[in-house]
Amino acid sequence: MPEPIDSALSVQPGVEQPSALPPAGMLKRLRQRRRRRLTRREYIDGVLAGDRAILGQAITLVESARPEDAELAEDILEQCLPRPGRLIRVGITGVPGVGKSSVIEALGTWLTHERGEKVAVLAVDPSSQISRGSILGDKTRMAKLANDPGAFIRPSPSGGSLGGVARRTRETMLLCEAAGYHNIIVETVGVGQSETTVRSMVDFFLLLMLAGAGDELQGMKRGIMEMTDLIAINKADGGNRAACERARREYQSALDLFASSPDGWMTSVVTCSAHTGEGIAGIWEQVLKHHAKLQSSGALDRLRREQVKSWMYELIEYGLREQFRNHSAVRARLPECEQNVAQGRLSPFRAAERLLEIYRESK
Ligand SMILES: Nc1nc2c(ncn2[C@@H]2O[C@H](COP(=O)(O)OP(=O)(O)OP(=O)(O)O)[C@@H](O)[C@H]2O)c(=O)[nH]1
Ligand SMILES: [Mg+2]
Repeated sequence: MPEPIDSALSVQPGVEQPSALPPAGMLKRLRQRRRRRLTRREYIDGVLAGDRAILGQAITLVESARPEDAELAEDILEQCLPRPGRLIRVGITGVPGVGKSSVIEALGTWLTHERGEKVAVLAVDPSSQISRGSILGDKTRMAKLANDPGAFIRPSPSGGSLGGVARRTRETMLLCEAAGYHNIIVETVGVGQSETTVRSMVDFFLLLMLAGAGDELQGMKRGIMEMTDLIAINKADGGNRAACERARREYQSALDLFASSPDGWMTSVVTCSAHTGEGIAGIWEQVLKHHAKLQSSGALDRLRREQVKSWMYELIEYGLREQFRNHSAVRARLPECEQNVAQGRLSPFRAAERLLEIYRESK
């Protein structure tokens, strides 16, 4: 009989709540038991105690596609929901090779070394299905951070739809926060929907760019601009510094054409170098300034509420899609419908309507 669980709706966005850490003896016992399958209580206590190995196992459980794991995973997530303290969630995007992983490495190391804070790095990588890897697969770019006891790096699971990957990223984020990683950085690739999805999970969105990679404000699509809180021109080192400074001024004047966001935040442009570390602390300064601004205006509470709401809708959509796809009558008819649509014998809307009817009728 599972213990009663708090409702997800009892989360008070922005409310700081005390956490109780288990005593050291319990931690030791938890570690000894790590090899076998953990009990629900062990998972929860381990995550809340910040045990990295148990955190990793809990994430694996949450990522599991096995139906028998789903209930336990959900139960653990419920217990990890209301997290104490200041939570900072940052998304980083930019074209491949712009230096996202390198900037995260520099930023993360600076956070753990200079500020003594813990940081978790996650990834949303919709292309992993094709590349069979993860954008963090090359942990060599984060070699220092990967060995830093204050940091926790979790690559995105390969395969699965973006919805599925993103769903797990949110849940992974929650578990990391419960384990005391109050700074979360999510790396995403500038592909399709991933930015919008990550934007809905984080408080601050950082766009990395390069100098001289196309004069026409590369990638400065209005959509991305509207969701960006800071632009950093990376690789501002060596002979590239002057070009980066020029690009910074250009982007800044382009930005001046955009209005400030509804919460009064003005997106600005800075330069940085993941290699020399110059400008890295300045990025975090902006993150903290933005956080303080949102908090004082009450916008942070609103944002947190929006985040949990969009999470709920994502889960509903995901659940419905899965149910539909796994529905036996639908599965039986789907290949034929698909083929008929592809060959023009059936219109897509009629096919969809037919399949939805089959689903509705034999539930
Ligand atoms: N000179 C210089 N090179 C950099 C800097 N940051 C990253 N690089 C180099 O740029 C290349 C790509 O860096 P990554 O950090 O892997 O870039 P990424 O955006 O994470 O790339 P993907 O994950 O493939 O999208 C590597 O060779 C880095 O060494 C920097 O600040 N200065
Ligand atoms: Mg990378």
